[in-house]
Amino acid sequence: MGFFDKLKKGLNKTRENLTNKIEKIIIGYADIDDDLLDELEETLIMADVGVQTTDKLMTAVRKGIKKKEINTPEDLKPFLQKQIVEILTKGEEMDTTRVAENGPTVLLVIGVNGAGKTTTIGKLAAYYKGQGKSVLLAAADTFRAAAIDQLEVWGERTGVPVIKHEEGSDPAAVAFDAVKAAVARNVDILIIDTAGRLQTKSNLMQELEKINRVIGREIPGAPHETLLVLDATTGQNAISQAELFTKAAPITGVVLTKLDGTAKGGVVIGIKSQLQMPVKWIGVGEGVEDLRPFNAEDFAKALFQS
Ligand SMILES: Nc1nc2c(ncn2[C@@H]2O[C@H](COP(=O)(O)OP(=O)(O)OP(=O)(O)O)[C@@H](O)[C@H]2O)c(=O)[nH]1
Ligand SMILES: [Mg+2]
Repeated sequence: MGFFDKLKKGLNKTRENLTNKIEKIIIGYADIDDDLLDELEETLIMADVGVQTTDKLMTAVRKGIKKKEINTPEDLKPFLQKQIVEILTKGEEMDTTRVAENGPTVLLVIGVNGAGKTTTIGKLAAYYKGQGKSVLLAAADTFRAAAIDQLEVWGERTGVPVIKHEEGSDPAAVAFDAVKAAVARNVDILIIDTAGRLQTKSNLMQELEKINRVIGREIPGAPHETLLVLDATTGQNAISQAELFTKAAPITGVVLTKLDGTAKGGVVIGIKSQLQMPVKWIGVGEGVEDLRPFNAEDFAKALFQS
């Protein structure tokens, strides 16, 4: 199965939750009236699009009605699809991976426990290798021994070396060694795994700041990307996580994992519109192939095509 089909299949529940309900509203009303608009608004909120983004969409719909771009309930679906693509593609130029002008490009991967950081790193390693780039991984999650092993498994699977220290050692020291090694070995991409941390634990957030400082001291401009990994199944909670993480690190993009099988895929729209944070990658499964750069048109198409 190709990635688009996987995405489409993964979004089945989100589609049921959003598009199918919109279709039901369209069928249920002969004309556009306040009841229809109320129902539409509720549907958008329930589909994890977020209150703010729903407001934005509803304002656009009301304007569309006034300007006679929307005349019948049937006009709503294509109108909304277009609005959603517009929201998602706004600032699209930011969405390509930032790379170093010369020397290694450093990607720092952060997020709460279990969001899918380590798995994403394995997939990213495979992706960049597939693009002919040399990759190095750093096991800066020193919190659990299993975390280091897990990254090593991905390293073996993708044929990518891993820089590691012992369990319990200073993650910033691992990052430091990794950055040195990346420069010495002249690798294209260094990807740093970090421990899952709660956005509310200030010591862990300080640790993150330290890792950031160490990397930036060794390679000016690094990390070139700080990727926040968010679990799509957490819906609106992912948005509040993102808000808190921005306080500890300058996030350059979001990786949204577990879009397969969740009904809360609408959160993609909220992340982009509410946080002005580009969704750069999406994960649709546990396999090595199940991660791709986010493409707004494809996403909207997968969401709206039945
Ligand atoms: N279905 C699905 N599962 C995923 C996806 N990404 C990751 N997972 C699974 O989510 C679980 C947690 O993934 P990890 O990569 O270990 O998460 P982590 O953020 O590194 O976790 P900690 O290191 O404990 O903070 C694993 O079982 C992964 O296989 C995805 O896109 N889809
Ligand atoms: Mg991990």
